[in-house]
Amino acid sequence: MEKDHIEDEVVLFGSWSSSICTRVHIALKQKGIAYKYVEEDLQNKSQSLLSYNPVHKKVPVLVHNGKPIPESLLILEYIDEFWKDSAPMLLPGDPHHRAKVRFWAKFHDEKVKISLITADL
Ligand SMILES: N[C@@H](CCC(=O)N[C@@H](CS)C(=O)NCC(=O)O)C(=O)O
Repeated sequence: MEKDHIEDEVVLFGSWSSSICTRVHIALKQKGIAYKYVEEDLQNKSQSLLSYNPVHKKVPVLVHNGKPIPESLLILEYIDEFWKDSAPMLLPGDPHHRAKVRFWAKFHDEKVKISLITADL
């Protein structure tokens, strides 16, 4: 479905090496949202990234019409809420199913991702 918000400016600050950023790319593509991508050098972060995410200084950050949203899971929920008329919905409609999805996404970030990063591969 074509978007009502065609004038929106959407910019994703990310890194090619980040699977967490990939989840935001997938969400934007699934919803058919046009966006600009800014690749960050995580060893030498841009002033824009530091000012958009001054607390954690991490990617991804989505900047929507100049307003920054950090934290990938919050970004996914924002995308779902703002572009609620654009299929597919990223989260299920049923509150219990939604809670389960949030539980496993948080579990992945807190346990699985950390063990993959620290694994001696
Ligand atoms: N909880 C954050 C985690 C973000 C995160 O860890 N980003 C990493 C890339 S995967 C990063 O920016 N690392 C650079 C740094 O820690 O300085 C989210 O879900 O967005």
